[in-house]
Amino acid sequence: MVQLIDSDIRTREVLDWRGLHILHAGMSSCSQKLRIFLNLKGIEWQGHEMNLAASETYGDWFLGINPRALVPVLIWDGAVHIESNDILTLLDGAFPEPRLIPSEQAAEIAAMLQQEDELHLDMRTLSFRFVMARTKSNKTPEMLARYDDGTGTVNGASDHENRAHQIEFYQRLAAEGITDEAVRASARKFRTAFDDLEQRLSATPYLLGQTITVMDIAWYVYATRLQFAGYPLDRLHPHVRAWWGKLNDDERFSREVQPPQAILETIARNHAEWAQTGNALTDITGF
Ligand SMILES: N[C@@H](CCC(=O)N[C@@H](CS)C(=O)NCC(=O)O)C(=O)O
Repeated sequence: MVQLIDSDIRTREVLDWRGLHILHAGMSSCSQKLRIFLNLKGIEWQGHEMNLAASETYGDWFLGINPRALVPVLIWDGAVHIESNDILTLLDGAFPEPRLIPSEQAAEIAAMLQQEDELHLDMRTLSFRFVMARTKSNKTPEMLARYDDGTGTVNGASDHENRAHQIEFYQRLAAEGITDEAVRASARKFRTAFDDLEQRLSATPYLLGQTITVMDIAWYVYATRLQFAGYPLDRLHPHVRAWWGKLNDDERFSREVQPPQAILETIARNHAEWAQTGNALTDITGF
């Protein structure tokens, strides 16, 4: 569970925030997961939207709240919690109705959430290239250096290792964009994961059985984003596509993942062009 200790929190004003505050971003998949969770629970919260395209999480104010520069963050009566999956686990304990992490499935869910978290940079790879069409880094070398200057701590420690993954991602993006090889490697991981989900969903209506759990939320978000990227979910994983469609009919899910109109138009334009030039996700992966 990642709750910052007092000396980690350099933006001191948040210590006075009462109630539940979420720092998040509209198109951030981890934020989408948390917002859907809050909708299903009916939890009241106050939002603080961060602009990721403008690298707002790399500014001093945000780094003083989360030295990892990532959303979402929960600030609850002045306590700062980072890492979306830890936040979900914490809130499921505090607001048990409806239970989305049943105790008898807690160990399996923890393992599945970790696997989902480990796919995060692969999701970013496919999302940047095929949804946002962002193949250049929006982080300057100075920004990355300041991010990694060692002043930000998590539980009193420098936390360099966690930041190193982000730095490596953005340095590689600056150096080579998002290559076809990177696309293939990331897409293959999702195909394997979806094959597992396909098996589960051929036997039960939800990923872990008869009732909805946090895993349905987490994978709904990934399945949505990948379809926007042009991943052929319907052709490769029909049970997953049917399950996704059922969840998508519930606007507590769908309203959180809908890109703004401008992005939808860009996606449509780009996909039409890529289909013509052989640069769609299916062309590159051969799926
Ligand atoms: N392990 C983290 C991952 C969070 C994460 O990667 N957030 C992304 C958005 S989905 C972010 O804040 N990116 C900021 C940026 O790259 O500029 C969690 O689960 O909370």
